Amino acid sequence: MLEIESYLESQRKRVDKLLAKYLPPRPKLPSELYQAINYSVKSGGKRLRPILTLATGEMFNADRRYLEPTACAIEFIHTYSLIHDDLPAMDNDNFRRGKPTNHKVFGEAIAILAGDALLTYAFEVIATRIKNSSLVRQLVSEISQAAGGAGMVGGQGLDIRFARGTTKSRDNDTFYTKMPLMKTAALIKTAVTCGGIIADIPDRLMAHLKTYGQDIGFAFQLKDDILDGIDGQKAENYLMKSQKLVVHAKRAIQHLGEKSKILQSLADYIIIRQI
Ligand code: GRG
Repeated sequence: MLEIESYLESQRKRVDKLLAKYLPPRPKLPSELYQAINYSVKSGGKRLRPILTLATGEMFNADRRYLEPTACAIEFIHTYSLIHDDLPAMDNDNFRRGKPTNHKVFGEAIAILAGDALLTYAFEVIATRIKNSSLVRQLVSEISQAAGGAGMVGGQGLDIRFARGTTKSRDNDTFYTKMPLMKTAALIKTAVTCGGIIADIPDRLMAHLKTYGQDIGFAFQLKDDILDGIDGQKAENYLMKSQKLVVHAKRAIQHLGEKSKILQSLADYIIIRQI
């Protein structure tokens, strides 16, 4: 097994344990809502975003008591986005991660509520588990902007606009750059940024990390489209673009030397991954 694959496997197990620890407390929730949340949070997935938060923070010796709930909060937001994206009003998917989608098992109404609860709960975890109010403010500000209308949700809005319009009505720059940067890269970038925020790194270094996070986030979406089956010249173009982004991402952090080894390998993984 490649070194990065065994690293990812061990980190995935670690994140799975943390997610179980930080899940909303069962007795407080209506049972069907709890089950729907539990079903999607525990249905696997690569756990890339929380792994990035942990890896970035640990690179700068950030406090794990803050890193771990934040990493989970970001995965809760990612999980909510997948539940809502699969709904009939959006992508109308029957399967996710090889299992029936949340609404197929629990019905649309509960799936919508499970997503809503996960999004809200993510911020509750940060506000209640992190005993440093300045840090809570910074994290809430960072994550809410990345996940909201000017970030992931806005990117989904653009995607829907394009899906409803004609190909001719597409403004290329918005479709090929702005939309993936908002829909996908924003949350991946924030996963990296939050690691830096918790480690309280200087602004200049943060700027480099943000470049890294945005570039790998964009490359991740391009690779996702390639894995989804685009072909021909378009696939070639996406491949070249994603490779360039990864080179650029790695260059942004190369001055950190040996310390940046894991983030360098994670950048490579973004485009070599097969799932
Ligand atoms: C519906 C609010 C809302 C947002 C939707 C994230 C998203 C925006 C939609 C999901 C569909 C999709 C293909 C989005 C692009 C981002 C992406 C590739 C998500 C899948 O992320 P992975 O591959 O999923 O990390 P796993 O299953 O590994 O966690």
